[in-house]
Amino acid sequence: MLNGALIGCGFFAQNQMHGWAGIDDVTITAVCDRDSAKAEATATRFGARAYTDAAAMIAAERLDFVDIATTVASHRPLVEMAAGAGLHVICQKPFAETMADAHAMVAAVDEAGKLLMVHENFRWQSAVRAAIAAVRGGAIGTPFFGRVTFRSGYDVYAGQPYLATDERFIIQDLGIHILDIARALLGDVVTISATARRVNPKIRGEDVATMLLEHEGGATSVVDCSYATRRTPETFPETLLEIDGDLGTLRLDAGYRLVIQLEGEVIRDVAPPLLAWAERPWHNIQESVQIIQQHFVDCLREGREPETSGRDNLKTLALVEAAYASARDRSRIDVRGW
Ligand code: NAD
Ligand code: 89V
Repeated sequence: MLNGALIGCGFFAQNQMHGWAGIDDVTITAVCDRDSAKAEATATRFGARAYTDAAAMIAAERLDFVDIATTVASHRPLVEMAAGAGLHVICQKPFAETMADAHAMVAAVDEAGKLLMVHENFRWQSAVRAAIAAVRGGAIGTPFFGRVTFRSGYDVYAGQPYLATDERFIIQDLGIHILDIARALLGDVVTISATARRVNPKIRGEDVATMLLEHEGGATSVVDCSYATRRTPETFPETLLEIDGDLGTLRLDAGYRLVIQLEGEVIRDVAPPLLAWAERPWHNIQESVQIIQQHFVDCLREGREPETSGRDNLKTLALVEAAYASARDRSRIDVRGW
């Protein structure tokens, strides 16, 4: 049995607690939030002990790992605290506000000899995973072009008010997932250029971004994100894909329809299941939470590094940082060595 504790009992952490409840041989014995009402509510809902101080919780509990579900500013102190206590760590995205913080967290957990996984769950959505498996399995030959797109007018600000008030919005919050999917499909990135703008006058940060990536294997991808796109059908929170290979093409269309065209056409319904605790339209994200948490447990048991490890996430985070710099300076940025 693995004993874990959750830090941060806000909007998204509830999905993580449901996900843990669906995974064998793991118990979340304690939860912590600086806001005692949130800590108590989550503890009562899921049957755990409640704390308001992470250090006190780590000292009092016998833990194997912590699952950090706070917003980005608290990630580094919490990851370093957990590593100092000799615990394995999962940390929500965006992993860090700076590359220096991200490198420091990877080093701290390495030094403790423990596993660090970033909760970068979009590439674990079952529909996206089906596309990744097909591309990696050579279904369309060698890919030379990709479009990874997420465009929506959904009111994300209602559930996550900080998205309207933070200086950085779509690249850091959502683009990070979509850039990570581009990496998972087409490999690591050599250069990136980006444009970004705010369309919604009521928010602080950018809600539209378009990024052009050159991948190591020679493929080019366009990664485009918008929370200012009013259209029907509303596809939130689906990531749509178009990949061209030298043998054929793959598309992940709206409605979780995976299309592979070679000589003929194969269409698969890759809609995610609606887990008992999940709610449309969030159910594809909610399912991916349980899948990524299961991946972490499998990696712990088998002594291997998670696919979405802290180390791997440095490359996704570098794309976020470089996208902001490129949009600001109208430059094209080489991210090798970041
Ligand atoms: P939230 O503000 O609703 O919850 C965060 C909670 O953490 C708050 O209750 C706050 O009191 C608590 N907290 C902050 N610092 C703390 C500390 N040092 N000790 C104890 N508690 C602390 O935020 P949210 O919307 O749940 O987002 C949390 C994280 O999850 C963000 O990084 C966000 O980007 C991420 N997120 C990920 C996904 C995904 O699909 N992977 C989806 C939504 C949000
Ligand atoms: O997945 C996320 O990180 C969320 C959302 C889908 C709203 O962008 O913040």
